Amino acid sequence: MTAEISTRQEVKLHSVPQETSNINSPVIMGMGEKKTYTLTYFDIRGRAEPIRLLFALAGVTYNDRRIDVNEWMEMKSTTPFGQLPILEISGGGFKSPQKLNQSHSIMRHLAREFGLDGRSSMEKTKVDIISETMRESIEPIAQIFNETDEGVKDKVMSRYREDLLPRFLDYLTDNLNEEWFLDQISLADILIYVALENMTMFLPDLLDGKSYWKLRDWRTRFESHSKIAEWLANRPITSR
Ligand SMILES: N[C@@H](CCC(=O)N[C@@H](CS)C(=O)NCC(=O)O)C(=O)O
Repeated sequence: MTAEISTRQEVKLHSVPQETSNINSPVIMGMGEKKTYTLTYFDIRGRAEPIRLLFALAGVTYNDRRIDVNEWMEMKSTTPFGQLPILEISGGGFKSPQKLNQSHSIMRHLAREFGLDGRSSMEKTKVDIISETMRESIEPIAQIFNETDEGVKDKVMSRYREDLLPRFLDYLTDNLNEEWFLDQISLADILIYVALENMTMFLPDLLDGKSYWKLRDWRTRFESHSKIAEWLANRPITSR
């Protein structure tokens, strides 16, 4: 799989056909027109990266459209809520293209479509719980990132290191199954991977502790999954 970046910063991911997209419970998507997906976001991982990882894991082709600030200023008023990311879906039996906003809703939608949201009702709820926990666990990271006062930054960071972080890592360790967070790879693994990736930008030794070997093994397993490894090796290199 290769990612091609044009001068307009559009990246097209060439991948396997959509018919193989539902990896956990394969469904032929031949009923109706084939769906075309365009994901619009800035040229960073940010809120779009879990969505890109879902496409990669499902092996579904999409247009990974990365825009700059000038393009954003021009298009902002045309978007549903004046924010990115946005996922546009054409075809698939819809009368007109669907424009979805809110990154977590987009993730849940695609995870449902691709069979990556858990098999049972309880598994689906577990994905939701992990999603909310991830959101909470990375909130202080955004605060640290945006804080200009070094003193305040240090205080937030040490509170984070001493309280929330160990609770969060213990929680993940306790909730890890044999291989994945559910019985099979899912959106939960993607969300956790991205959260840890963001955290390690500030705390490179995050998982070095003796008690986190299970999480280190899981991270290696996730990064070695053929579809994920392909995306990680070919995705555009960005600072965050
Ligand atoms: N809750 C929204 C937040 C979206 C958001 O804050 N997007 C930022 C980029 S990460 C944005 O669009 N910023 C540009 C702007 O507000 O003009 C989501 O998860 O999608």
